Amino acid sequence: MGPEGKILIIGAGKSGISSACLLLRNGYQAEIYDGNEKLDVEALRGKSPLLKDIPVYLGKIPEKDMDQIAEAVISPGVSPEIPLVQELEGKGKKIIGEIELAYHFAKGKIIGITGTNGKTTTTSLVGEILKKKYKDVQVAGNIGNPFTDVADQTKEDTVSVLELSSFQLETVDTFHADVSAILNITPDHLDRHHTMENYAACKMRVTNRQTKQDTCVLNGANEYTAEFAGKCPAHVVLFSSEEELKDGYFLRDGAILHAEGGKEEKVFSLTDTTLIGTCNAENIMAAIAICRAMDVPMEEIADAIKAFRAVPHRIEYVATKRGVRFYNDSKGTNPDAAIQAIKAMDAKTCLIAGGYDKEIPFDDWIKAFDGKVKKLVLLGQTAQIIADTAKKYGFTNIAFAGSLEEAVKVSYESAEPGEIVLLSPACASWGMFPNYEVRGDMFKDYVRTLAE
Ligand code: UMA
Repeated sequence: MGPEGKILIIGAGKSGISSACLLLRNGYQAEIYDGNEKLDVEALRGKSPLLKDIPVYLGKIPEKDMDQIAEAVISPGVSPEIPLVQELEGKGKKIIGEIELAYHFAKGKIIGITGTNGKTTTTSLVGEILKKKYKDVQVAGNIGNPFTDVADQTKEDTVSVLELSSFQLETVDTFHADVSAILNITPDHLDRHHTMENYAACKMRVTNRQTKQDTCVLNGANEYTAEFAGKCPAHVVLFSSEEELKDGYFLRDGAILHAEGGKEEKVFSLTDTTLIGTCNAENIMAAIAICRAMDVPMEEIADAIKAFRAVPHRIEYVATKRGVRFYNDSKGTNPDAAIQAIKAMDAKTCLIAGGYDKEIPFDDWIKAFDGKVKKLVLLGQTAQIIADTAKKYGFTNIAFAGSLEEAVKVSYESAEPGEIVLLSPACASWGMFPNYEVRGDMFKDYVRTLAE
């Protein structure tokens, strides 16, 4: 990458804006493309003084301008398969992703955390733990603030803790994490990656350029990550919530233990954390393994875990109205995440679900209802597909809602005191909402305005 040519940023979302600003403040020439022809260009240019004169293309790029492009940076939500990217590649232009761009500017240590579920909790927790030992810790990536926002401010003593999605990892090249983790791999984003094998391969790219000098933390209880342990280029540390490992982290009698060289050591009692459920025990084991690889003493790790509270939108308690408890799990954007939320409920539940179609089967999720879900209130693109799958398994107490507000009202009317209303959609929010945060915040607002 050189400052001489024009760099085209594809996608004018958070990553695109941050990538453009990073390039411009470092003396590069940047321009932005977005497929949405209705995008408000003035609003976009108003997001930073750096962007005030940036060329913006919407929908199409004139042929003469295409030839001026030296390379392109694609945002995570942009598939490398779209015609524009294919055309640029055909013209021999280099295409990199937003994480790869940030990495060019990054100094210090890098921790890359991926997995289908648990990424945000583990990344936040690791960030909190590392702050006990390191002065400059930057938490960034899929978690919501792009790595390109902070990369050029990092120094040799910075630790960047990155939540990385399969979309972001698909386009890494020289990116090299000192410590990586793959928490689990279950079906998600199959509309983009087409097969589980492709999706898993993207996740495994978090170990890109790692060697045995680096560490990779893997889930020994997940079929994809357990199998990868034998092929991983880094030194592997395993954790498992299902099996007592001879080497690695595991659960026994409500505690986390570590075994190595024939010795076992109890490292953390799960009664010392407010994070509930097996999924969180796995996140904690991964966080401990990552932070020990970063030389943080176990006592400091334990103190930080004790002080840590659940991240918003993940099995988040909202309010109790007329004896009905409301939980917001808007971050349950795939069936496996939504299964964890149902498991964590301790009473009959009216479940609000449905959203963007990622072409993932809903069978395992419906099977996990297990008598606990009493009513399903569906909305969004997948509503009918979910209803059809539910009926296949004999679940028929289903209502359709035209909006999230209506779904909240219908669920509230159906729930008895002592029961639960849970928003855990098993689908992405796209199409109806800009992101899962907006969906979760709207849910919380609707709940708060319900009459007692
Ligand atoms: N766009 C195009 N062409 C396309 C697709 C999109 O022009 O083919 C444009 C859209 O019109 C829009 C822009 O691209 O203007 C959106 O870019 P984006 O989808 O990459 O979204 P960002 O705002 O840059 O947010 C991204 C991540 N979004 C996705 O991966 C979809 C955010 O993760 C992340 O927090 C942010 O970068 C900062 O790193 C969100 C997410 O849903 C939370 N991630 C998925 C998940 O967790 O399951 C992967």
